[in-house]
Amino acid sequence: MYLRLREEIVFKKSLLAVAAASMLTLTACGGSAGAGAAGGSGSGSDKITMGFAQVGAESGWRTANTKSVQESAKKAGVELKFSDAQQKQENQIKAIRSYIQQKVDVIAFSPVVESGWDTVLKEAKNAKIPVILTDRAVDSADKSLYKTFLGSDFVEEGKKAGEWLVADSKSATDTVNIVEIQGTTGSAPANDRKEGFAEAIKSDPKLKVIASQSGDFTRSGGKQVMEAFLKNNADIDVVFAHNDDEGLGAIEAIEAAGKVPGKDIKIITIDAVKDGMTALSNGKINFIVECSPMLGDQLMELAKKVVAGESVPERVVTEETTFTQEQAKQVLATRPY
Ligand code: GYE
Repeated sequence: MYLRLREEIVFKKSLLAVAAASMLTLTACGGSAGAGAAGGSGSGSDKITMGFAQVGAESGWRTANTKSVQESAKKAGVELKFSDAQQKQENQIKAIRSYIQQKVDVIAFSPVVESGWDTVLKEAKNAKIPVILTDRAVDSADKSLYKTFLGSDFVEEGKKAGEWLVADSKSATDTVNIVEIQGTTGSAPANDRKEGFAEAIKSDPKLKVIASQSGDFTRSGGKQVMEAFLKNNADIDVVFAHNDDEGLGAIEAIEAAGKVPGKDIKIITIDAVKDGMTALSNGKINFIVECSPMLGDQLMELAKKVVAGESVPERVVTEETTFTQEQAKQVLATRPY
């Protein structure tokens, strides 16, 4: 957009200089810019329009992810139509349908749950609007319904959490009672993190998951579930929460029950957002597996390629690390989200 404006200004100057001759060229230039417009936005602009159907604003991770997408769109000159589905699949489907109607150039979305997307994805495909999955996967058998999937390997994240616990429990002689606070029921990160964790801990028969329930990836959900766990189980050694927010809610419940989080009950979470990392530095959480919400730049890059008809990899996996309490203390001050 800016580029075109500048071109036009330069053009007008040259127009003044060689008035009659450049008249023709100006018409030609305007024409070619119009013809170069990408996709079906119908605006006559060559700026890409992206419809982004976000899950909601359930966690610190999600807030950071939304900011990343919005800032990267601005930087990349992508016009962003943004919607927040408040963690409801029907709202996300509605948003996608409205993007199809508006003839955006590309649709990106983070599916709240894995199943139930085929119909609306087929509608996008029929309208020739490419779809990019970002952050979470769908379980559609037909891989032609989307161009690529950008996001973390959630099974790997669950494994890392479990492997830390296996190492940490090496010297324990008694059973280690674990309670699991799952993410949103039916979501890819909840399904996969549960699977990865279970796989890692099965090497040690002392490690037992005695209760597992969804806290919907929210702080209040984590608190409520932990309150119930504490009421029903006298002996809890470890909490595995599928995200930081649930872990932070669990901390509140543990403290309210007169116990010391991080000591009486160890806590493992996933995400590594600022509040989680602060609790890790303060010794209230014991270990965090990183899940990066900073997907914006890669998403815009993929979107441009997809709209230009270039091929993109089927899967783009985010690189991530893990944090102990000591490591959290070192990076906390410079953590960007
Ligand atoms: O871990 C959680 C958020 O899909 C990876 O969703 C994302 C998860 C993230 O609500 O905090």
